[in-house]
Amino acid sequence: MNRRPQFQQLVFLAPLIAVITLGTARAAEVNYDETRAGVVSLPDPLKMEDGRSVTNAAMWRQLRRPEILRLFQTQVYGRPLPRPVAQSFRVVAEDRSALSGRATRRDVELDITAATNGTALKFTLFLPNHRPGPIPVFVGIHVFDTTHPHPQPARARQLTGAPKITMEESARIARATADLILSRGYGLASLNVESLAPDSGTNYWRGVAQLCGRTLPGSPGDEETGALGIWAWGLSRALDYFESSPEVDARRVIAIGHSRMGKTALWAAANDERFAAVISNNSGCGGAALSKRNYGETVGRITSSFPHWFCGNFSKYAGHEDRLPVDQHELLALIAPRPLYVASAVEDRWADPRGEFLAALNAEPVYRLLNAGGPGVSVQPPPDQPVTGSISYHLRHGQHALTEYDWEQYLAFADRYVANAENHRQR
Ligand code: GTR
Repeated sequence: MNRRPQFQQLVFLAPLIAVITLGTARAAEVNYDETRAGVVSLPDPLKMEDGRSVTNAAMWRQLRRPEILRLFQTQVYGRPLPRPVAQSFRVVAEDRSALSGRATRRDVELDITAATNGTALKFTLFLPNHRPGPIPVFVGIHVFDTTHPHPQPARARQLTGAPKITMEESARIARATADLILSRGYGLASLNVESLAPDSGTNYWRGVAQLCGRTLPGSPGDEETGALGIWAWGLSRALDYFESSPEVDARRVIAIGHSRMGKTALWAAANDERFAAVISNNSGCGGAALSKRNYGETVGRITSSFPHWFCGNFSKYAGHEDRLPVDQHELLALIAPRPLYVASAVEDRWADPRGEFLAALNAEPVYRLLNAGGPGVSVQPPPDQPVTGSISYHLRHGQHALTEYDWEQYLAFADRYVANAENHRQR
């Protein structure tokens, strides 16, 4: 038996192994120390690429906004899929006495290719029976999963933050959430992610991307849309359906999302200005949180765990966030002047609550230019003390979740800035 060569090989490889191990240890370290989050120099949303300052609303709309949108499309999320040339919606089921007679439930499917009968999207819409239309609607992806008769425990966990939740408990929360929203006179719609883009690195393209012509597996190309962009496309298609339904007030549709679906809601509303308002609940990295801060989840981590969410180019900024030509406060600025709610949770450090607040704060100059207010404070408010304005914000005690407390704030925000606002679509 000659073990020596193996030993020699090991000695030879030792420095390499040490470097790899050290590298892994470093990569494994997540920074939660504010003093090490880095001094962030953010791109100025009101400074053109050629150096000119943006001094009025027309300049923002015609020149600067398209520049920023293009950067997000080519460097972060990918180029959006087009609106289908031909699309048809089918109501596959309707129950006019859902939720103990309080709501009408409608299951809708969208076909985008007549030839292959490709179902691109499935969603469920609940409308309150007690109020006449047209009805303002909250729309999100899986955000209302627990309103379904057989909620998924994993999704319920996401909604409640409870690590081990029973089906009964999740159904109870679902029902309470739905009752609350409907009793306040809003409709709610929940999209199913599977037909759009399954949330998996290997299968994400086997939905709408395939219907739109992708034939091979693999991560998104440099500027090709990832799953977040496909999910956002789905939100826009649901809005197309609302525009064709007289009971829905399509001018008052609020995109809402928790976590990865919060990122999606923001991106949907940035691209599609028909959304009247957006609510980002604990959306974190790739959502409301600044990418250039080193705190919690980083571009490096998110693009290695979820390469299928973003366009290929985004991963090039892993560890080089300083080179990003754009940051998430500018994503929020693309929502302006429409009402925007950003919410964080104290224990959700992975999502960088302070980075989420700073993004909202740094979107404010654009809101002001367009005669809308910002959060109205310059320091992050203490827990459970929401600040309201066209940009509203709260930091809630507790974990990564969409809770009843959050919903209470969102309903008050929707009442004030969307449902009862006459001028919310004026720009
Ligand atoms: C995490 C991911 C976050 C967030 C979250 C979620 O694993 O790192 O960016 O999106 O999932 O969606 O629940």
